[in-house]
Amino acid sequence: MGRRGLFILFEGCDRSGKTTQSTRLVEALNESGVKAKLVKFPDRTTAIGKMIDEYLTQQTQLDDHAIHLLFSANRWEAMDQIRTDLESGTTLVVDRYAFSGAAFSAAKRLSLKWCKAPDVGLIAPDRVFFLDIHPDDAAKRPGYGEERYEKSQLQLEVRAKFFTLMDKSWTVIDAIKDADQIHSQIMTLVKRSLDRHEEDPAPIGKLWT
Ligand code: DGP
Ligand code: NA
Ligand code: NA
Repeated sequence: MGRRGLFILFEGCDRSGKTTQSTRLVEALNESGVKAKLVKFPDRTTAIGKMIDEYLTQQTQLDDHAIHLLFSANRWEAMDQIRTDLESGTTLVVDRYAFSGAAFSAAKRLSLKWCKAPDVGLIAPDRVFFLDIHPDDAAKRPGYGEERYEKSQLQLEVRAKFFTLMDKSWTVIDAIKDADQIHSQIMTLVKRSLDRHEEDPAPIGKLWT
């Protein structure tokens, strides 16, 4: 049996370049012969995801606790597929996860402990890249301000919450740098993780346990 795939996560504030970098990483891994797939949260295509999309695009209002639980449910409903893919040897590159869940909701003043609870036990990432951008710089990027959370004061608080959630599996990347430079920095680190996993494979972990 071959090795399981790695779970590589991108986190960050809005317009930090996660979507660009996660997409490029998947392409580069596939080109170098590593089976890899992109996963995006929230997944707006499911029934739960459609409710989240309507909330984010400000077509509906929802209580902060209720929307928090919908975001969490949207991750749980993907767990079977994520486990199947990892076990079949596919490396998953994931654009946002439970850390966004905790950071955004805690920034809205829900307790961090309450925010983390529904995501306890999700499959844990092996490595997290935090694309760090100051909200004032993010606000200059195209499209900023269209969705519900894209406001500088909230984003500042989200960024602070992310810093409280980091552990040794995280790498903070200066997201103001040129996209090519960021991509090669990340590719180098991911190759190192893949080599280490090849020599000394780690089992699939559980988040926040
Ligand atoms: P994105 O599609 O990556 O731009 O994310 C949409 C927005 O939703 C973005 O402002 C971040 C926010 N978000 C992502 N995941 C969660 C979550 O689990 N909980 C909350 N409250 N917000 C989230
Ligand atoms: Na966004
Ligand atoms: Na994005």
